[in-house]
Amino acid sequence: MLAGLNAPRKAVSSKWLYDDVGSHLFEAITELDAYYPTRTELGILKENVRNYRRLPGSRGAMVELGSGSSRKTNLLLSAFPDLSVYMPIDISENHLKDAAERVRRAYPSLAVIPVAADFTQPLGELPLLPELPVLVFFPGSTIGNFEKSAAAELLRNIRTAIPGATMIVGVDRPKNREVLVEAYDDPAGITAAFNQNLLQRINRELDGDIDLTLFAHKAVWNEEESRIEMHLESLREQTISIGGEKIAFEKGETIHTENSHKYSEEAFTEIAGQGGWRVLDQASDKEDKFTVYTLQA
Ligand code: AVJ
Repeated sequence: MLAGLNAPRKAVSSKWLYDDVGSHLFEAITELDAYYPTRTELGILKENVRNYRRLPGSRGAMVELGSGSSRKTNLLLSAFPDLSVYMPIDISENHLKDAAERVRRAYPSLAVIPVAADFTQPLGELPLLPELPVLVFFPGSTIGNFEKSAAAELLRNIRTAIPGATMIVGVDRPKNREVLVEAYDDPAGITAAFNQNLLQRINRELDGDIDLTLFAHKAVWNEEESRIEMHLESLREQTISIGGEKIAFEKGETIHTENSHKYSEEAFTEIAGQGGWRVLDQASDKEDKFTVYTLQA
């Protein structure tokens, strides 16, 4: 993280946003009126759950990347009565444990195998029953956090770790700038708190001295890259200290904290292809805000 703060354009990987506090704040974001992706994706999943039931993995193992919204997970788990294994993979260990516990209680006959891992790294050998067909569930447009080449590499890593799998992946689409900016800079300030939690983490975990009132949350639509960028903007010239190391900021200089790419059908189909997956099916809401793809390795 420090290397990114010493670079000429200050940036950190968005995975630092997702500690326990960050994961809870993100869950609060998914309930906001302004944040359309969660409810839109949930609606698409509901509309198409009959198709998902036909996938062989629905009678085998479901691997969920980023154990995000329990409402989406529950929708699929209750539609898949013959599923035998549920394996959530998440970077936030406590969040993962809570989610696994909730699923165990609600579906006592399901084998729940939580895996605390950073799925942006090669997944290695997953503790899977090899004879089961696998359905990978990758919702929330988390794939949008990655640059195109990294997204393709991530999909390739999943294909390598789980050969022959089918994947249901949610992808947010480009749309009107005002709608996008409002979704990432909500009036209640929850997204701002989510972004600023990064500074709190630096203070807590890396012995930083950052004054949170001197950094403002910013959401910017970068049309050229087709992505929303989150930044923390220094409100004045200042020097912060992290574990004794000094880092200087100009007034208006930012830390780039997250990208949320919005992919068209063409763009996403290309990425999927580069990652070794072909599009079996796709479904969108009526307003074409969001698309859920079914991919085959
Ligand atoms: C969890 C990466 C899908 O990009 O929409 C929401 C994260 N950041 N509001 C997204 C997020 C600010 C979210 N993902």
